[in-house]
Amino acid sequence: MAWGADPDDGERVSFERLWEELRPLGRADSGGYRRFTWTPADLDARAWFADTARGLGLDVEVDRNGNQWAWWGSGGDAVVTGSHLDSVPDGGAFDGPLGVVSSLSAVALLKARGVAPGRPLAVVNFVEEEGARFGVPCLGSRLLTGAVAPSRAQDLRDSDGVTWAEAMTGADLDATRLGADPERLARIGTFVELHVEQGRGLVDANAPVGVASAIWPHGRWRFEFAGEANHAGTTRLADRRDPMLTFAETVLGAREQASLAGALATFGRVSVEPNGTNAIASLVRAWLDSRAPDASALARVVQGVTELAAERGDRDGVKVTVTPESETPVVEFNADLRDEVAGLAGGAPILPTGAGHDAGVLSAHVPTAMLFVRNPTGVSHAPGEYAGPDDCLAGVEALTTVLEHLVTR
Ligand code: HGY
Ligand code: MN
Ligand code: MN
Ligand code: MN
Repeated sequence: MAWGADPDDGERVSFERLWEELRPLGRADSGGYRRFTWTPADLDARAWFADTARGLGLDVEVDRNGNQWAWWGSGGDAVVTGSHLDSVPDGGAFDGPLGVVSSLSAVALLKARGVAPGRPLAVVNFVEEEGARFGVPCLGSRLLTGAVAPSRAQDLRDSDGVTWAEAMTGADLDATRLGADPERLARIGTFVELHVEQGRGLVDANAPVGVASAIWPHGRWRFEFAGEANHAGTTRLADRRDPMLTFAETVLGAREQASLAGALATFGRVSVEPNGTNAIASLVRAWLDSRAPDASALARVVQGVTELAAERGDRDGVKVTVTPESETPVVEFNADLRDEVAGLAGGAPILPTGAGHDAGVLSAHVPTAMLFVRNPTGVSHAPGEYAGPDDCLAGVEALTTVLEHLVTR
């Protein structure tokens, strides 16, 4: 992204400078990002967050679950903004970081404009929002709110078998105090997350900034297909118990079920054992990500896929197990705050999203709003994700206006 550095306009330089500093951290040769929680790339990004926040005069702390908080002032009824810095494998540059950089830039602007907050303001970097390493999305905000128990979190393992507790300890953080943080949650009066739009709603609305109305119900289910390893060259087709066959038909069935329900279904994070070329697999593991406009459609898809997998498994002699990993009911954002934010953002369009966010988790506990920034490609969770310079600055301006209103009212 080529920002036009303009020394006369401190506002551009601050966003530009922050963006250019963060951009290289965790960038892979693919052009996407591999910034997974507690890995060196994530730790670099966390160090950048802390240094930048301190440079803005904020007090930086890490909570018991690893979330980073940068405070301007102390006490309750705080206005909190921010997002996340972790990514999906080969994810885009904007998903998460745009919210964090915009939040820090908004603080810089408020200070530059001499705004004196009447209540605390904090910028948060929620940990493991994508769930890309340990599987459960929004883990940092779910631990904060008690939506995920510490006993479950500490034993979550990445694909190398490293647990959350081991990885967090390896980052020199105490992983023995994971869990709900009601005092901290009680300090939050309002949460506002800015995020790149993951879709083309704002392109269709021809608007640089939008406001979220709702998040579709969605979830993740872990499928396991257990068959029997055998020789690819000497085992008759009729004698096979091939989990790849059952899995393949389940993937096809998921597409059909989703289409019938007007929903979405995606299998990812696939592992095959022993994954040879001349051996029939013994085991296939895969995660189903499904999302739908309403809970009944989501339930129909998951039920349909589960039943299909079981039926194909019976036919193929493959044992199928399905484990719910995380499920988020529909999120309807606080209507008053939603409309207030839309007004403050110059009459920004209001639109739903199928993407999950920490704001969705927080919205069950505190008045929460989301600002979206136009993504002309509509692509997300891939290197093609993009938001143009002017739209990013429009997002920063909108967020700054919203925060100023919230901290001074
Ligand atoms: O997966 C999601 O919906 C979000 O981008 N973490
Ligand atoms: Mn995100
Ligand atoms: Mn994401
Ligand atoms: Mn998010």
